[in-house]
Amino acid sequence: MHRALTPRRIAAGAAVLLLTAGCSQDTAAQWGRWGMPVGISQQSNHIGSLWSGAWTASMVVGLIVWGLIGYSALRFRRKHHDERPKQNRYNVPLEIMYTMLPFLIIGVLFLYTVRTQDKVMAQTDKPDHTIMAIGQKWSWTFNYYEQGTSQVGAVIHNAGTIESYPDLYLPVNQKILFKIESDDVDHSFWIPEFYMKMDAIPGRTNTFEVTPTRTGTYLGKCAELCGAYHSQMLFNVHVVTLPEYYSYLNDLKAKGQTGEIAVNPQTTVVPVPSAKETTK
Ligand SMILES: [Cu+2]
Repeated sequence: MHRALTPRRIAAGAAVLLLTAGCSQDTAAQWGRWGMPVGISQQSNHIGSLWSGAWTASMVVGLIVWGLIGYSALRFRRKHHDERPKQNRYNVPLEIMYTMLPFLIIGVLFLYTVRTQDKVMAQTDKPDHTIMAIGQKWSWTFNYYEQGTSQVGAVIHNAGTIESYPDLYLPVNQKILFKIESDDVDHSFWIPEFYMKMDAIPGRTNTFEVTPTRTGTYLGKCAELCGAYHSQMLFNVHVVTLPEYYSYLNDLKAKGQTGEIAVNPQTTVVPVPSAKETTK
């Protein structure tokens, strides 16, 4: 049979191409993680399991509900049945079930959430490294407390500005204690591959411990709308080997970036539009 290339067939072909082209192996793997990027820390494994478990449980509940809706919609179509299906009004056992089931579902989700939170927020007495991240309109300042190590022997600082994102170096397979602070308004320290974020609140120090397990370069962000240049509060995260980590810190030490800094005066400088832009 001759098959003409009708506009409808062309459109259908294009749609299939678009769908399959967007479905690379990486995308398929990401679907397997329910949309999450690859987790890069010990803690992200725990959060990842909670995330996948919650989605799987929701899908099971969803399939049952959609199945029941579909069944009753098709089974009791007007076309086949003129009379109404049997009505179950004031059926006490059924109504008790309707009330109890959601509580049961919430209870199970709550239990697993608390268990995960306990694992993720657990802190050891002696972390291998301590890093402070200070959020500031509109960039981040990092202090590395390496004064007790023979490899560095000093507190090292590094700060960013709106125009130049700071780098954050983390040694792989080491326990890192993060101290999160803010110098002005609420910010939120977020590395998406950690599967978690933590608020930076003025006047308090929030802490969490993390063990990165995968080397690579990632992008960190501020996850709390903090003002005009909130979107510029990015930082580059480098998870590297321990020798590379020390060598980075020693480079900063050689540049004189020693000592703890709380506020970077450069950070708060808002870029002034150039002469070309103002005369427009
Ligand atoms: Cu911010």
